[in-house]
Amino acid sequence: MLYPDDVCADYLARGLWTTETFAEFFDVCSDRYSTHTALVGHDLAGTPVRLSYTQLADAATAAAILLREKGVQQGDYVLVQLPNVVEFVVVIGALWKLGARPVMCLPAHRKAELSHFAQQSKARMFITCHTWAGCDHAALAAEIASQVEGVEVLVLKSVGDLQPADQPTNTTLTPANVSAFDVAFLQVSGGTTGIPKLIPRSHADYLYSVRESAKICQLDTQTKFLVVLPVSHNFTMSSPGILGVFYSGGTVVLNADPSPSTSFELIASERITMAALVPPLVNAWLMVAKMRTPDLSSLRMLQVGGAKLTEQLARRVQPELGCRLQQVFGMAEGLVCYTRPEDSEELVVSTQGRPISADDEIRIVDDHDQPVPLGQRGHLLTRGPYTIRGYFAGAAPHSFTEDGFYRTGDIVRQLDSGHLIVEGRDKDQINRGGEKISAEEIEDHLIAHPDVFDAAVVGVPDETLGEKCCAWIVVTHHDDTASAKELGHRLRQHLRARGVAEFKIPDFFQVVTAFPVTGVGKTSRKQLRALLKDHSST
Ligand code: OOB
Repeated sequence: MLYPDDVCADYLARGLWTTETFAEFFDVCSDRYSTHTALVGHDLAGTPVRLSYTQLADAATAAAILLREKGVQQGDYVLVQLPNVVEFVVVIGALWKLGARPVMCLPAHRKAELSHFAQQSKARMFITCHTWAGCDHAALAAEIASQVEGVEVLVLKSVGDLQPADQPTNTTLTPANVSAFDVAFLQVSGGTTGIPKLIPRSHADYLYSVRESAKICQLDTQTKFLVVLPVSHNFTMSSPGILGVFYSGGTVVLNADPSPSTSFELIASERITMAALVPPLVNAWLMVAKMRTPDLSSLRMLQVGGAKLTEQLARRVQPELGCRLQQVFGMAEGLVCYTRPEDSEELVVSTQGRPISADDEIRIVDDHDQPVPLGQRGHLLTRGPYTIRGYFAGAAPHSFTEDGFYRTGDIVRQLDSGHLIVEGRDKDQINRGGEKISAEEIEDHLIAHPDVFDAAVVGVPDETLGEKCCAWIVVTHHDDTASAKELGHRLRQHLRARGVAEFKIPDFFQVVTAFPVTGVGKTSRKQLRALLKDHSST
């Protein structure tokens, strides 16, 4: 059980949670919205696809039958690594129907992350594609399967591959009988420790956040949601994301190419009403919109989250793109905050929103876990109807207080209205334009190189991405002839060879003879960040 029994009973009794599960999710949507268009996009072969709610539910059922034939059973964990293509939605729907649990990998993950996810979850299968954006995913999956026992690989070429050979079109399949309180799927954490953590989300908690998010964002059957960020990310899945749109009977439009011009074409041709971006993409949209004056007249709401949006950029959204801005501050572990459509302009541009629910408990504390007065900055702890009480397999227990609050690692301030302003971070994580990098994870990989005696990875302010990543290195043998540039080149190669996702490879390397230390003798990242201002980067 992911939440204590009394907590489950309370949320259920108060009607926050229901016994609905994702096993019947697409069938329920199909019953409600039948011929309405659910999903628009391309399949892996590049063929345009448009599916009604009934067609989507049928495709998921057919895929479920195929996956069952291939040995997937209720309770199995299945790694899914697919870009923004229709197969992703069909596969997720199929796995849920069987009562299996998708592990939501990002397309950017490589051997290091994927083998860890496969091992941790004891995955039964790895569903992926052939080559995508220059990466041979099939080869990657084969390598994982050769290293981790029991993993079958399914490589998809097109949506037709999810259709069993001789299945009559009207085949039905009863959704698996699963508990709403049990694990529906695993999200992956950006991470602050040496290894990325898996996040177990239950049917009841996730569906609660989906329903409430859909209400807050005023979704209905007329909503047309453009997916630009990776579809498997928590933001795109549920805030309110594709699941919120399906729940409300709207249309999801998948864009597999994140360039602003492709998005602008789709906004005009599909009459998109809502999209979700990270701050660097807002910047790119503003730049391209200025040059091309695209038709964005249908766009009503632009959601921005994943990293701090500067007030300066926030103020430009409405006048230059002609739509409302919504700031979204969330985390795969649970808590999601939104600015509301009815909020004043000031709140929308200067805060990161307020929690979904009155049942989200917010505790802002000092370094000794003591509450700070309202309005003062402190560490954000949270507990509530959709925030996890622990990581998969009990990893990183120190991320939770004894009474079940999650330590978000974010430094925030709360206004009287309940809105939060994210002021910084107390976690050793770099937020590179919404992509999260665990300092410790990269340091561990770097220290494994024979030339590296010690490593410290820190964020460096960057105008476009918010932050970039810098690795400070103490070398094993000081060799005056080798420049930091050469070492940086070697270490980048080393990280790639170890299968680290490209976005985690440091942008800069700095070589020093020793690290500055804090009073207790720990490496002082604060001083390293300050030192960067005096160094020229390589
Ligand atoms: C979202 O989820 P994750 O798990 O990739 O990252 C969570 C972390 C937060 O703890 C915070 O440090 C940062 O990302 N963050 C923001 C932010 N939104 C997320 N920092 C400042 N301002 C924001 N608006 O990133 C995520 C999950 C669901 C919805 C939206 C974002």
